[in-house]
Amino acid sequence: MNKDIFVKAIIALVIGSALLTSCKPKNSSDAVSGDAAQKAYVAPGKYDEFYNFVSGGFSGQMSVYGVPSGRLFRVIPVFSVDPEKGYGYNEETKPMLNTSHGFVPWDDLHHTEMSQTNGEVDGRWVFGNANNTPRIARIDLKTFTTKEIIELPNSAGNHSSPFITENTEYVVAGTRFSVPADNSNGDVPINTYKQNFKGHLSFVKVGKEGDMSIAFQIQCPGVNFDLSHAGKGKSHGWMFFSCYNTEQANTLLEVNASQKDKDFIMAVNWKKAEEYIKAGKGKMTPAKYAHNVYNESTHSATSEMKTQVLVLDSKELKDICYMIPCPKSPHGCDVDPTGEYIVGSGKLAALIPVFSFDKLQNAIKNKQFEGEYDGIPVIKYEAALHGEVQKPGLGPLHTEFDGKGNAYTTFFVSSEVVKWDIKSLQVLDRVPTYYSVGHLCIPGGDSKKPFGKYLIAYNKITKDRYLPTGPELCQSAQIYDISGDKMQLILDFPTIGEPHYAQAAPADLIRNNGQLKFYKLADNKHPFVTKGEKETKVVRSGKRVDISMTCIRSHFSPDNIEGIKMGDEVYFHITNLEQDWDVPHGFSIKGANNAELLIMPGETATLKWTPDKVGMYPFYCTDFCSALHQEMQGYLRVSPAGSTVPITFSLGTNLSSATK
Ligand code: RUQ
Ligand code: CUA
Repeated sequence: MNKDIFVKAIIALVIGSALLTSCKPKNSSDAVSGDAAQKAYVAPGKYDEFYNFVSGGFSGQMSVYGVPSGRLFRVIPVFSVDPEKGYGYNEETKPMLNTSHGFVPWDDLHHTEMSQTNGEVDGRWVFGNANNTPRIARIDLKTFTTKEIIELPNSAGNHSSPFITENTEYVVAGTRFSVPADNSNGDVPINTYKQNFKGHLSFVKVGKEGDMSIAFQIQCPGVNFDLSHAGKGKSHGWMFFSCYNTEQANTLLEVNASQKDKDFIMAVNWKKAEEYIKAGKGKMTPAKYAHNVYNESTHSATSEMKTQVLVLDSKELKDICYMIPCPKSPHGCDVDPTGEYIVGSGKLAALIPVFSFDKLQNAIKNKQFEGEYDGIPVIKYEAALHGEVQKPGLGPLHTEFDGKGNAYTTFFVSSEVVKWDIKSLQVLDRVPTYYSVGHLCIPGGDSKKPFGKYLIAYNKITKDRYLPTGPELCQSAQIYDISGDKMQLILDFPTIGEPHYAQAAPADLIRNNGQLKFYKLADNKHPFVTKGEKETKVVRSGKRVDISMTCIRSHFSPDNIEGIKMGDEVYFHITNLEQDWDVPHGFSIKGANNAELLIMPGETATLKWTPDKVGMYPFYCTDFCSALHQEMQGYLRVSPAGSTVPITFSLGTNLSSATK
C-alpha cells in the first residue's frame, strides 16, 4: 500500500472510531434481553462460578471479581502503595517496592497471567507486570497477597509481560521501549536509535515454591515488543512476541511507526536458547536490579540488589529467533489451545492473519526466508500463514479461545467482539461492546483447557453507560454468555483502574488449593513478635523506641504508654493474637504521616511514627472487630525532649509512676 492510501486508511479508521465512541451503537438499550439478568444473577449467600483476576492498569493493583456476578471481592496491592492495607507503608512491606531507582510507590499493571501445569491453569499463583519501572510480581493465591517482585534490567515499558510457559518454567517479558543496554553508555543522541537501542527479552525462571530469578535475557534489535504468548503442546518450547515500530522510529511514532505494511511476530525457540546457555554461549553482564521477597513466617519482606544477568545475542545465535511478517503494527499475539495456530492482531489492520506452527517449522527447515531483519532471519509471510480472517472488523487487538475450535477477537475501532472458526477462518458471530474494547478473557482462554462458558470484555471507554462522575468516568467490563452459538451480553460492571488483560479460573480450583484462613501464631518468626500479653514491652535505645504490642478482641496491650519524648522515633510492632478466620485488627495513631496497619490474625506489623508535638495521642482499632470495637483504643503521652517522665506501659491498671 502506498503511503497516501495508508494515511487515508488511518484517517478513515480514526474517524470511524470517533463516531463509534461518541455515538450509541444501535440497540444499545435492548442489547440485554430475555434471560440475561438471570444468567448473571448469583443469589445472596451463593458463590460465583469463577474467580476473575483483573489488571488495574494505572492503579498498579490487581482486583478480584466473581463471574458471572461481577462482584468485587478484593483489590490486591501489587505495585502501588495501598493505605487501606498498609501495603508499602508498614515497615514489613516497604522493601517490596524497592527498585534500582529506590522506593517506587506506583506502577502501571497491564497483564495478569496465572501459573499453569501441563498447559492448564493450576490455581497456585497469578503474576502481574509493572509497565513503567519494569518488574514482575507473583501473587500467592493461598493468601491473595504479593509475595515476590523482581525487577528487569535492560528494559523499559515492560509491556509484553508476564506470559507463562506451559509448566510455569518461565515467566517471560519483552521490553516495549528499546533502550541502550544498562551497562552501555546511555548518554547518546536519541536519533542514534538504530545503532544504540536494543530490545531485551527476559526469561524469568520460576522455582517449585514460586521463587523467581532471571535465567537469561536475549538481546534483540531495537523495536517495540508489544505482547506475547507461549507455545503449548506441539509448540511448547517456543515463545511468540508481537513487534511494532520495526521502522525503528524515535519520534512521532503514531505516523513514523506505521509506515511499513508489515511488522513482525517474533518466534523464539527458548529450548534452543537453553542449549546455548549449557554450551556457555551466554555472557554474564553487569546489571543492577532488585529482587524482593516477602517471607510468610517472619511476615517481613527483604530486598536484595542483584548485580549481573546472563545475556544471549540473537544476532550471533542464528537459530533462536525468527521474524514472521505480520500486517500493521501487531498488538495481540495469541496461541490457540492446540498450540498449532498463532494469531497476530494488527491494530490498524482489517484482517487477522493466523499462522501455523507446523508451517513455520517447515519454513525454517527449508529456509523459506525473504532476508534478514537486523541479523534475524525473516520467514516468507505465505510460508508460515495458515490463512487470514477476512473482514472481521476494524482494529483487532486480542484473541482468546473457548476450547471448541472457536476464537474470539476484540476490535477496538469497531467496538465489538467477533467469534470465528480457527480452522475455516469463517466469521461466526459478532456482538457490540460499550465501548472500544481492549482485552478480553475467557476463563482458561489462553491455556490448553479453556472453560468456554463466559467471555469478559474489558473496555477503554464507557461514555454514557453509567451515571456520570465528573470528567473521569468509570472503567468497565462486560460479561457475555458464550455457551451457545450466539454470544449474549448478560452484565456490565465497573472496574478498579483501567482493566487490561485478565485471567479467570474455576472457583473450586482456588478455594480448594490450601487457602489460608489465618497465620499460625506459633509459627510467627517476626523479630518483634509478641505471642502473649505478658511479653509486651516498650524498649528505649537512644532515640529509638520499640513498642511490642498485642491486640485481641477488644483491647490493645499496653493501652497506656508514657515516657515518649520529642525527637523519638517510635516503632509500633503489633501482633494480632487472634487465631480465627476473618478477625483482623487495625491500628492508627493521631497525626501519623503514614497509613494504618491492618493486621491479619497471627501476623505482626510495624508502624513507624515520629511525634511532632508535645501532648496526648489517642490510638484505636480501625477495623470493626467486635461489639466492643469502639472501646478498642489507647493513649500515648508525648513529653518535651528533656523530660524525665520514665517509660511506663500498662493495661487495666494505673501504675504509680504513671500518675505524675
Ligand atoms: S494492552 S488493550 Cu496494555 Cu495489553 Cu492491549
Ligand atoms: Cu479490633 Cu476493632
